Amino acid sequence: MNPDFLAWSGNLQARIETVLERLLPDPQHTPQTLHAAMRYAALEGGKRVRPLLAFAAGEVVGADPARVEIAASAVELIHAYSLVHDDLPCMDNDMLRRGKPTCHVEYGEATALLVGDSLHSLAFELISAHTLSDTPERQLEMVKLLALAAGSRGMAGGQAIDLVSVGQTLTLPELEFMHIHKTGALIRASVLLGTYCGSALDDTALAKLDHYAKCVGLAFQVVDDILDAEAPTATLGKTAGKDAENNKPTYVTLMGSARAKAFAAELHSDALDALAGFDSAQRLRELADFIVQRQF
Ligand code: GRG
Repeated sequence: MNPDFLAWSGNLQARIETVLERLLPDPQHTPQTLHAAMRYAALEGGKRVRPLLAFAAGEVVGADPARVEIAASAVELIHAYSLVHDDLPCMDNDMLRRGKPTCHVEYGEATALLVGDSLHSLAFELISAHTLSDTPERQLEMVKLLALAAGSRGMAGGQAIDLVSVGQTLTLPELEFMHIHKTGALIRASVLLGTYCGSALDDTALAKLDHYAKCVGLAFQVVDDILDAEAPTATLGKTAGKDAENNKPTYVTLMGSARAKAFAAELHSDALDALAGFDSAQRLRELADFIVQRQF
């Protein structure tokens, strides 16, 4: 990756960490254990891809970064909640996340459940309690967008399909449907929320950014499947190769590694095409590069 992108993303990752530090409840305040566990799950972790997408989309529309950081934090809190719940014994039963014990291993299952609930609620508190858009109507659209992305017609719905797909043979369209919801919905929301923080786009421009977001959302998952299949040992901070081991359908099991890589490259190229004509979309282009080239 080019050094300028690395500096930009590094600065924003640090900014998101500081903002989340400030926005998450004080662990000295009752209930201390729950607040400490929320911070454990949300701080010091991850690539922060979703916040970076929100900031990059915000640049396209000249959004105030002080607004974007709140929208980006809300998305990241939803993501953190989803990981905590996904790791629970009733779901993927993972012991490691981001190189440390999963939330339920560290704090117990009941607390981990409440951590997920509380991070989810905090996300909606943030996105409704701060002024993030030029009109109340547009801000209400943002709340609705995040709710749809997180719920049964978005991420949680994708997760429900994932749970019943274990040991099943899915068709490619079925696999795509699952991942567009499970992983893609929140990535799409990240881009759209970033744009809602700035000046309104016309429908054509918004549809182009939406198409970009859908392409990178699916590419993210295809690459995740490739990395999962290729990781020899538990080096990713989660249990590598777990999807295949759990008999879950993936792009690699359905298409083979070479075709999965070609598909990721195709989605990358479609994402870049969707940005043609946008002057300030360089960061979105670089993030599409990062999403398909990443090694973790
Ligand atoms: C429990 C409602 C509910 C949903 C869970 C996102 C999700 C749905 C589960 C995560 C399972 C998983 C490993 C999916 C593969 C793609 C993915 C979302 C990976 C994790 O996201 P990254 O790579 O993680 O952005 P970091 O740690 O960098 O934030």
